[in-house]
Amino acid sequence: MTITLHHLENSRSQRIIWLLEELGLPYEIKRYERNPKTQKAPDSLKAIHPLGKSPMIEDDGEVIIETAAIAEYLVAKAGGKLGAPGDARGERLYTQYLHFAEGSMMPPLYGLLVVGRLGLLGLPARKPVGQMVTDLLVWLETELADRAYFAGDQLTAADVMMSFPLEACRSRAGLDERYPNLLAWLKKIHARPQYQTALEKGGPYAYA
Ligand SMILES: N[C@@H](CCC(=O)N[C@@H](CS)C(=O)NCC(=O)O)C(=O)O
Repeated sequence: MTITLHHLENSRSQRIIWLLEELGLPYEIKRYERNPKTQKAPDSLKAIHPLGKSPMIEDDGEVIIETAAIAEYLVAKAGGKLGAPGDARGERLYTQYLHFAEGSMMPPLYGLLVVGRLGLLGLPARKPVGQMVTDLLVWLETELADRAYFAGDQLTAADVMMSFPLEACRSRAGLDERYPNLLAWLKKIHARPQYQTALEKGGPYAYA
């Protein structure tokens, strides 16, 4: 059966389009636009799931939320393609980064966004929250010193998960030439035809 992806423009949901392209699973996209003033998702997403967040997918009559959970579901459906590498270390790194993206990267990035919107009021928090992001980038840079991808020498769904936070860091949180390994990784994933097809299908996306 065809998977339906409920995709909010310009969002972390872009990763799931890329993953679906990599996995070669049949899918259709229902696109949603953000409110231009508040940047919030439209209420129509709440008709699919009460939280009204994207991404969500529908498959076989079931609604699945939360990007990493969706990624694991899709990898399993594709017979393990882009799943954990065969070795124990790769398996551990795969699980770690699958969760690190939303669990450790997104909270300070979201914090920076909120602090920025607060203007002068947010000023005292800008430096400490910015430092939280910098600490993550400095460590991630060392992680990619001896391997091409986050879980080893091959692309996995863990890289797909890490794409959005690192793209957000590149566009607004200090990921620059001081982090050559991270920039090389971004360049590599952006060059993939499946990534480019996903961009065409997803509509507006300000981070690639
Ligand atoms: N941890 C969740 C976060 C979901 C989430 O917050 N999605 C954002 C897209 S970037 C959203 O729907 N925002 C619109 C809104 O909150 O109205 C996941 O990874 O699926």
